[in-house]
Amino acid sequence: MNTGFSDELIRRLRAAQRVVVLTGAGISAESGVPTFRAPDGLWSKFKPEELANMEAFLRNPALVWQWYQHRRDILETVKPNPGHETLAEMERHYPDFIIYTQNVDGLHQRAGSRRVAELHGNISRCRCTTCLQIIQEIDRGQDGIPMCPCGGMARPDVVWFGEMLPEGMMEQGYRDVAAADVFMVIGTSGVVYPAASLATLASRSEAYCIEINTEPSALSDAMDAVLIGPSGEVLPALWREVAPQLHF
Ligand code: BJW
Ligand code: ZN
Repeated sequence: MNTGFSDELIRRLRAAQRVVVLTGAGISAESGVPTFRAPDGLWSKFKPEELANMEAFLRNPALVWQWYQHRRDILETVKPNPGHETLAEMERHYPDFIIYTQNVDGLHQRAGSRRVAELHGNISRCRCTTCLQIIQEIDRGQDGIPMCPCGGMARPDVVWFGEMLPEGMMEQGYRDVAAADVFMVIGTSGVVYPAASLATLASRSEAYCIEINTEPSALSDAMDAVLIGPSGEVLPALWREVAPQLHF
């Protein structure tokens, strides 16, 4: 099958030992998880400033929890798609392979990926706004807001605007990117920092940079190869061409 992938792209993927992947909401779109910035996306009705920051939460915790509970409900009905599954398969072939994901949906892990750094946390976990601990057992308090046993209000354990990413994770990401042979950025608009800086750093490094997206993103101009199409189709097609020639 001639899929139109360039010789250089296939050669780089076959020769690579160290691969770093940055994913965003687009990789989960074919599983049925809405993205953020699409016209019918998660932010088509509410602006991020109304939902994804601490001030919004303190102003109206019930509204914010309603939104997160809605998204948690969606996640119970979906499963990983061939894009997630191909990345899990790739991890089994490369000596050094890691996914930095902006997604909070846990779908990479459910597909079998083992080295996954969750830059923006995980929606299935709760954290206490008072004692800051991860909460295992939650009580539904007033207005359905989960409460910590300490009496504090629980929040989703995700990273909102203006908040720091998990300690040390970006620094490790920068080190991994600096050592990578191939960098792939998949299904992200590339407008949220510092996550997107992994891609800008990669574009200035030795790594061959590949993007997969249904449309050009803020990062496309800096990439060596831009593959336009749904990641659940492009990734398996790409891997079918690369994999038979790998010798580890
Ligand atoms: C497909 C597809 C298919 C569709 N196949 N593709 C430097 C410059 C400017 C601003 C800043 C900066 N540094 C920091 C900032 C501020 C801010 C920021 O980035 N703002 C910009 C938006 C202007 N960043 C922060 O605040 C970060 N923290 C921070 O910097 O801390 C330091 C600090 C602390 C205190 C004071 C000052 C600094 C934190 C950012 C946290 C982002 N959190 C969210 C919410 C997480 C929780 C939740 O899920 O509710 O993370 S925002 C939201 O955007 C979410 C996502 O992970 C993130 C990225 O979105 P993503 O994944 O790219 O989704 P979309 O919808 O945008 O794109 C989907 C893409 O998929 C599209 O391109 C489609 O085409 C494509 N697609 N179907 C392939 N089938
Ligand atoms: Zn607590």
